Amino acid sequence: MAEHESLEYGKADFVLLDNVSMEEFMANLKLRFEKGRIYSYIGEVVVSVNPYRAMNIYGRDTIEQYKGRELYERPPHLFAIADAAYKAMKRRSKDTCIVISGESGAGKTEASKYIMQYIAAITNPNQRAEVERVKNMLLKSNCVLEAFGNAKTNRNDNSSRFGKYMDINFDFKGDPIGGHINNYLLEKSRVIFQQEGERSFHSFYQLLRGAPDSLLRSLHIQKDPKGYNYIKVGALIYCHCFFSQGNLTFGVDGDVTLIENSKLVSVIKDLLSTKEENVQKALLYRTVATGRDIIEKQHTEQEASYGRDALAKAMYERLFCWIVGRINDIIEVKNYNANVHGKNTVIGVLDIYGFEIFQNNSFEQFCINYCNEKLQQLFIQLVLKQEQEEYQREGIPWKHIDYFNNQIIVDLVEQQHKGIFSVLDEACMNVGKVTDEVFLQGLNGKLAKHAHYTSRKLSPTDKSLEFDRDFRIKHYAGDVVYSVVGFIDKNKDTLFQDFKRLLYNSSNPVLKGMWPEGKLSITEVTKRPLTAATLFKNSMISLVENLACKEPYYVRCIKPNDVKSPLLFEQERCRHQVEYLGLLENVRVRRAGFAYRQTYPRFLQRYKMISEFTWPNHDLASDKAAVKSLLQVCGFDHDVAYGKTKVFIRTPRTLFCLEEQRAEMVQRIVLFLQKVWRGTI
Ligand code: AOV
Ligand code: MG
Repeated sequence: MAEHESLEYGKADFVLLDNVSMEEFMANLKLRFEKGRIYSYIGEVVVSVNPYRAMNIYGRDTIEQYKGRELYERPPHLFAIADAAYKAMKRRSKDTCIVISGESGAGKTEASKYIMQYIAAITNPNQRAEVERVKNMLLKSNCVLEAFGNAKTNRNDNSSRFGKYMDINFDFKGDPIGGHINNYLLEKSRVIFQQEGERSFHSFYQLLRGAPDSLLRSLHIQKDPKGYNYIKVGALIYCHCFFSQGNLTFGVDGDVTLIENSKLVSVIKDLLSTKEENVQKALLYRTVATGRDIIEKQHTEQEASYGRDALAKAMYERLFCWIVGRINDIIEVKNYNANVHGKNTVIGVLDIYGFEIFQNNSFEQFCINYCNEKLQQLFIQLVLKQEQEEYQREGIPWKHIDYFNNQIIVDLVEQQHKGIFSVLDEACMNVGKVTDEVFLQGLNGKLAKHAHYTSRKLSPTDKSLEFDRDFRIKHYAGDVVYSVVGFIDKNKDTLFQDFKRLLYNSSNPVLKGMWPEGKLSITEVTKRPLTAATLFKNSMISLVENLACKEPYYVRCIKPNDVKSPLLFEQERCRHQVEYLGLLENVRVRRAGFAYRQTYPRFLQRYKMISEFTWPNHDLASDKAAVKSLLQVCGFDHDVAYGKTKVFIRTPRTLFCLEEQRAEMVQRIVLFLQKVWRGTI
């Protein structure tokens, strides 16, 4: 039994449902949520429903209750899965990973923080200073990354706008000795634009709110609410503080493009530790090589604005990567070779941006949703594969369970030649007129018959496709209408070389270090850089490869409502998530035969008091033989399969009966002992 609680709280493990139907699943999920039981299991998968309120279940006392225990011994909790991953890593030297998924606002980032906290709390019993240092860094790096990488969106007030995978390295004692963070595609367009109701990254507001006046002055920032385009776009600013005269705009005078607020150039020069004339030039001109000649071409007003925005985005992105790099330097495993036994195992924790649908969906949402498709695909493969492999390994026949395989959508996005990313890259490479419309035509041409793709052109009567520029993808988690506007620019992600040189020539070593390619002269930079889509696709493929070679533990997060209410369990909303996360199939696969399995020694440990043959110890040839005899005596033999190392129990009822008998025996033993103590026997 997974939980020592009365059924008042529903079934702690969905595999124990009497019937696996959507109705029963939902009724159980709702009951548990309403009773404040936000965690449940499907076997070893944690299902979590965002409580939207502070829960008193993460304290030191709770941590102690989970430490070193088996999954089924305590009510479902993130701590139990963290402990299971930790035990697998420590006892069996397995690299493990904890993959947290669910849509935007479902609670992934919070879950990842509790998991990290738990791991930190249960390790380093000897208080080794170096381990403490590493632990502190691992924990504290979170708030820095959230400041620079999270923002308020219309789905989540603290939405992760980057993907994060953190490896924690452990030594042979099971103590953390280092780590490494991989970050994935920061949504840098947020620096220059936010949808209505949204904000830019927290760091901007934190700086304005929290920095001392002297610092703000040195950065040429005033708290005057004069208005800063980059951070007021979303129109929802809690703290009314803005940069002073901070908007760099361009104008034209005859043929000449001008900087309208030219005083700003000197401010920028100071901030970038470079020369005023160089700033001016980089903002208004670009150097191009035409054959042997190198000429300076003046930007149009539009190009200059584009360049400015590209610079702002690129600087923020590089700053973010620099911060991640700094954290990595600090937490990197030191003295790897000196590690006494050379044994070094890893637990990885993955917390990415969740599936999201906005009023306007662009390239960023497309990448984020593709990332979620990849992880869903991994879940399907691993959860089914693992199960299949376990039955095979144990010599038990396996029956196939049907499920929706989203590989078709993954292919739609990433396949060579025909996939959306390929079509996009092709459009970007066009020497002729490169426009978003050309890209859309390409999609329509290649994907007209695809069951998961359509567009306004292909479905003219479809009301959800409002504009000619719209196309729609049927994602595993729902239909999303994307606007092609901006896809080409965002994919090319051009930053004029002149800016790179400008920053490379900064006398500020940190800035300079962020722009190594600024060193190249104009004639050296001929190679076309990889597109944003290709880079992202490659990073996703290697992420999945990395996860697939570890022993995975899953947390599936569910968002109960769209209004952040702790009371509301929106039935339809939740049902939809249960459906697309494939949770029902998960239960079915888990029960495809066998609801419960346990190794022979552990099974005996728990149930040996039920039979006189096994209590207090058995004298049979093996634990397997002892389990067999126990189950025969109880009459459960018909409901059980005996694998090589584990016993498999088909129906949950058998498990209930065993639990009941155990409870009865334990009670009798206690009574007996009490009598002994009182001397009445
Ligand atoms: P996400 O990571 O899944 O979304 P978060 O972890 O940021 O979602 O959770 C969203 C909000 O829900 C948090 O800021 C909390 O207010 C609340 N919340 C989540 N989990 C808990 C919990 N266990 N206890 C109390 N409150 C919670 V995104 O990053 O948007 O995909 O890109
Ligand atoms: Mg998050």
